[in-house]
Amino acid sequence: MNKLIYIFIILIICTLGYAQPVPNVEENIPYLMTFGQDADTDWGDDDFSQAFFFQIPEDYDQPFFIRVFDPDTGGEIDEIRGDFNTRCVFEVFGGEGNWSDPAAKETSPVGNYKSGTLLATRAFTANPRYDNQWFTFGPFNPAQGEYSEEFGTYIFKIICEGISGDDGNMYRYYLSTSDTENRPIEDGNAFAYEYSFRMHNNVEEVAHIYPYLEDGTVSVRIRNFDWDWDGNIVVISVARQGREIKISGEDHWASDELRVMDEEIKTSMDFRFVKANSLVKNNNVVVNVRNQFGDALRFYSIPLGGVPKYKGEVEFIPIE
Ligand SMILES: [Ca+2]
Ligand SMILES: [Ca+2]
Ligand SMILES: [Ca+2]
Repeated sequence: MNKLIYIFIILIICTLGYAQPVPNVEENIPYLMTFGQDADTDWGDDDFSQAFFFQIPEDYDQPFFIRVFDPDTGGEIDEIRGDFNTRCVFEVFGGEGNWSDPAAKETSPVGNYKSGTLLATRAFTANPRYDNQWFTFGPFNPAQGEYSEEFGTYIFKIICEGISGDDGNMYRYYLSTSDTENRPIEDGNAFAYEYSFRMHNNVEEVAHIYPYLEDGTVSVRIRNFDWDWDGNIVVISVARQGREIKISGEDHWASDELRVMDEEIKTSMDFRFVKANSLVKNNNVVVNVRNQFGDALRFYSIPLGGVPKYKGEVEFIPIE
């Protein structure tokens, strides 16, 4: 396809608020990642489990599907150690509590994090049938989700866990109206409380994730795991031109705290992952953010309020 037409289509899709690819276009993240639980954490996954939540707008009443790209662990996209021997299970939850249970809003798979009603599940090992292919969960009925009055949406949860093996599973999601193609739901969105992802290998590619700052947020503690000292992690916002935060080495967490400015409330921050070292290949990283109460912030696939742009200093023009 002509590159300009392609860019134009992407722009239209972004403008309309169609964000069903997870990761989304603006995040520029090639894959989500989850390792088998026998893997060493220095390969980049701290807890071998990743939860995402999908939001269906309340005025959408048709069946929908959650599609997974490359759900198996095998083939060129995934990360091999020895032989491929990893089994990952995907589980889709709906019903009361799938999101509102406090354990579901945590960053580690502890306690009742598999809250809600299990609607669908499937385990994958290395399987050429699903290598570089989509697997489709559903159909689901929006009313099978948990209704949130706060958001005006039905919420569903999908958890991917590496239940055995030591390899890395790379995959993506798509929230679709079709079981055979990727067709977005208008105003759908997705979020996570902890983001585990793979970086591009090209140092020109900058990855982004977008935590949302709710009313009442005074400070945020940002933690990143196994960044391998690979360049910088920079925070941009409507009030911040670019603040570098502490970065982690291999198999370690780094932690940094920022005071939130008034202008940043009810906007998203843009965390930019700027790669510097082309020798660091297949870099996997885990990130979470907590507010002053210790509650984990949500990273949205479509940043709430849009991608933040630094508004600059307000110019003061004296009156003569
Ligand atoms: Ca292996
Ligand atoms: Ca995979
Ligand atoms: Ca890493």
